[in-house]
Amino acid sequence: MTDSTAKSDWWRSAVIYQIYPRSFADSNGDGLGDLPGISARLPQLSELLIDAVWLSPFYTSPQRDAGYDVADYCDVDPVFGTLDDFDYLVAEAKRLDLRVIIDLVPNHTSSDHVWFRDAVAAGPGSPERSHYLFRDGRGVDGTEPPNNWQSVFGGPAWTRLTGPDGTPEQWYLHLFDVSQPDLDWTDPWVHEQFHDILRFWLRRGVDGFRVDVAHGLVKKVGLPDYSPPADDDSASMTAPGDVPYWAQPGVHKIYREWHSVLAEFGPDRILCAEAWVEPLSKLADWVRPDEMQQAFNFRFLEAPWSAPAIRDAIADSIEAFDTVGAAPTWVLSNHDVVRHASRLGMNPPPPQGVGIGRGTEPKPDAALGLRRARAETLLMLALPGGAYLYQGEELGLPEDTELADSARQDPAFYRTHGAVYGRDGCRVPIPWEADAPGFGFSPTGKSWLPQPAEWARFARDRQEAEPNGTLRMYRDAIALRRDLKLGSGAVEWLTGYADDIVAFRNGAVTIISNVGETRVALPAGTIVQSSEPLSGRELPPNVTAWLA
Ligand code: TEU
Repeated sequence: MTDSTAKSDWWRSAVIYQIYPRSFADSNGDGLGDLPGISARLPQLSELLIDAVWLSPFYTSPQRDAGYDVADYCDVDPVFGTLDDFDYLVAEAKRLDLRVIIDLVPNHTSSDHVWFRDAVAAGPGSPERSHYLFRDGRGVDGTEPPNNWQSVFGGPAWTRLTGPDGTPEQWYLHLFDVSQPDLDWTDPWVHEQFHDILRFWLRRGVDGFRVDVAHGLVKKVGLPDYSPPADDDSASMTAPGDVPYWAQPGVHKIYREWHSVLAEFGPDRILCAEAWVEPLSKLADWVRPDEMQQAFNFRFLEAPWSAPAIRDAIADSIEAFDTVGAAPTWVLSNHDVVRHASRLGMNPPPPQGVGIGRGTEPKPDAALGLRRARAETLLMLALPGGAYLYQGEELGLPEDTELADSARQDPAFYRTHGAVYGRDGCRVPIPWEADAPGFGFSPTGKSWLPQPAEWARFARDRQEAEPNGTLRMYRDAIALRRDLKLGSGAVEWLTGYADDIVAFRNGAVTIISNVGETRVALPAGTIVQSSEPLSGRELPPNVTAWLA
């Protein structure tokens, strides 16, 4: 056991690596990644000295939203493998001192879930319908939806059922795709089902859960109409003020219950909220001592490339989480956002969820984006708290900005009739071996989203061979972070630097990021830097250095 994984509060300083199963490693050649593929690559992954992996959903699902539409919470979809494959993956992870976090999707099920099918069949007013948000329509003959809410993926958030005889029927709420009906969390039955689901996976040895849409489960009583402010982009999840479907106070009772369920299995199991909530002082409610252990910090992810914005995001996060005794988390990329190697090469980047495609102009500046991405990652890995990485970022992988419309799969692309490209560009299967079919992702070379030919240079084997490559930087920084205990340290801001420099000390290490446009003098003692080795004692723009 490493220092960090042995402790019951291991998560306070952990580096957690997100695996997106469909795009990580494909063992059977069908072009979709799977659990045996992950197990086979875990030894290589553990060389990064990460503490844990988080797996995006691998459950039984029609895959209308890449598995975030779950049809059976307690089984593995055949395209990803079997429960035995999952058990083997957990055993293999334990052998390698890696903890395993899985994704829980409690806001909605798939419309293929037997709970929803039974509810549809049982008809209006039945107990089965009370598990979901079915309502009669408004207007003459109920032809208008029950309220004006819009789906996060575009279009109305309500769909009307048609009875077996063709008669129009009740409507059901889906904040996301039409195939993702929202559960009704005022129903105690729903609570009981999820307690059982948590226990099912905890018994199989998982260390925790990343909780999908953790701010959305409870809706305001009466489901009142709501119109987002005019300047709000459609994909935004963080509209300010009282939004009747986000951050309603009732969600916290659910997480207190779950906290107790996890505690039955020991002090070291965790919940991590995916909650797009602002301000940070409100997000801190999710990580009060009797609720979740972690919450993703999207304020840091969304900060533009500006030293004051980055400093404020760091300071505000540390302060907000500290008021409830929680450790902050840091993240720069995931399967829903434009990869930071591309995002930071755009000014401004597209709003969250919008994505980049063939029609986007101008395209990201790839070299600048990667340089800044490495600089911001090195800054992030020096911060106290937990850090999340998204598969491929350690290779310097950019967003795929040239995916053909015909290849796209994100429901957001279809529901907006192509007005929003969506999230496929960050989900393309990752390259392992430059000269193998499918860059080693799949033995047949098949890939559910096509891989750009120029990705050979990002392949892991090429990166391994590059002394100043991105992979080497990640490995060195994570090793140093661990040895120097930066994850459990504290930020002490350094004064005397220009406003466009982010400079702080954490324990014995000085961290300096040049977010400006001119070189700055650097004290001696660089132990790792985000660029080629520094010449002279100057830090160029868009570079971070650690000194000790
Ligand atoms: O995401 C919900 C979410 O908060 C957004 O990032 C959302 O995906 C984006 O705004 C759409 O443009 C979670 C999952 O991470 C995402 O992959 C799922 O699609 C979504 O929930 C529904 O389960």
